[in-house]
Amino acid sequence: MTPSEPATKTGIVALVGPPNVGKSTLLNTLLGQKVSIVSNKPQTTRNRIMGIINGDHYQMVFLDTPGIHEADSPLNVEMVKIAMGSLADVQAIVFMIDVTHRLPEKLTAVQKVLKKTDKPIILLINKIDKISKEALLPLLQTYEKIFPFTAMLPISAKKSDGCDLVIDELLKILPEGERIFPEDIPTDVSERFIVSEIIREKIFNQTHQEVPYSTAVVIDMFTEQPKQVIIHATIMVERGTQKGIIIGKQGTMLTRIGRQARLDIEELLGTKVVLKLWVKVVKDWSHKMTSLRDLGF
Ligand SMILES: Nc1nc2c(ncn2[C@@H]2O[C@H](COP(=O)(O)OP(=O)(O)OP(=O)(O)O)[C@@H](O)[C@H]2O)c(=O)[nH]1
Ligand SMILES: [Mg+2]
Repeated sequence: MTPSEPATKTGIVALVGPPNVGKSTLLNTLLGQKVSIVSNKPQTTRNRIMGIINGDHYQMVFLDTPGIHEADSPLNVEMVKIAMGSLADVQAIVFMIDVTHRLPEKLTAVQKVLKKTDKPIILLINKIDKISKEALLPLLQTYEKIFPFTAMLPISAKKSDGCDLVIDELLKILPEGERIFPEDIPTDVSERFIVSEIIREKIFNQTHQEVPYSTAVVIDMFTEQPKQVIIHATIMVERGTQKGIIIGKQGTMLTRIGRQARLDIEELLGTKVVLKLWVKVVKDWSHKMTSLRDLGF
């Protein structure tokens, strides 16, 4: 490095906030590729998902996390634990809300938690494409009063509006240091894991009420052949009625989920994919710690 070149800034950044505000969307936008699934339903993300963003003079390791909420089931308790646990070893916290969170009182649980940390916190107000500029100002004024954020940025993760400023703000905070990961690695999660998540995303997008929340996906086979990848996966549900819904009339729903997932998986892997899906009832798996441990929670 010559003396005139700026030093590399490196750090780990936790991306936290209530469910459904657009955390995973932001991670994908910043990365320029999809590593974390997105749906219009809360509690989509169940794990900590790393996205490593490299610039000429920085490497930021973002941790996408499950939405923090008042958890009411063993699975949700584990998800919130994962989100809270991610705050420990980071250099900065990006706390996201969206423009529909007008009442800060609703966020007291999350506020309490954030007050426990002494790390710098940047507040992102996402989905600004949904409101007028005039409506944004009172929102900023409200949030300014509730917590001493290091910076407050209105953004649209979906439209990639303001996302560069997130990087600029983090560059002011993060310390100088060597890159932690090689520059060609976008995430720490395996292709197998992303494949199971893509299938889960299609279930979240296609089904309603308790069905997506009673579903988990396990990859049984992932075999790479010269011109294609063969994938077998089992969709776990909790009841026979849910199995019926996922399969649909004459198998139409399962076919749709499979086709949508296969197209995304082919894009991810850059090759033809043969995807076979099975649906299995595992009674109350999301309420049993043994089942959750089997799934890696
Ligand atoms: N209009 C608008 N919608 C957005 C924006 N960002 C995300 N969304 C939508 O908001 C919904 C939730 O997005 P996610 O990225 O899954 O949200 P999340 O915070 O990761 O949610 P959990 O994983 O459940 O905690 C999806 O329907 C997104 O398409 C945005 O900037 N504008
Ligand atoms: Mg998410």
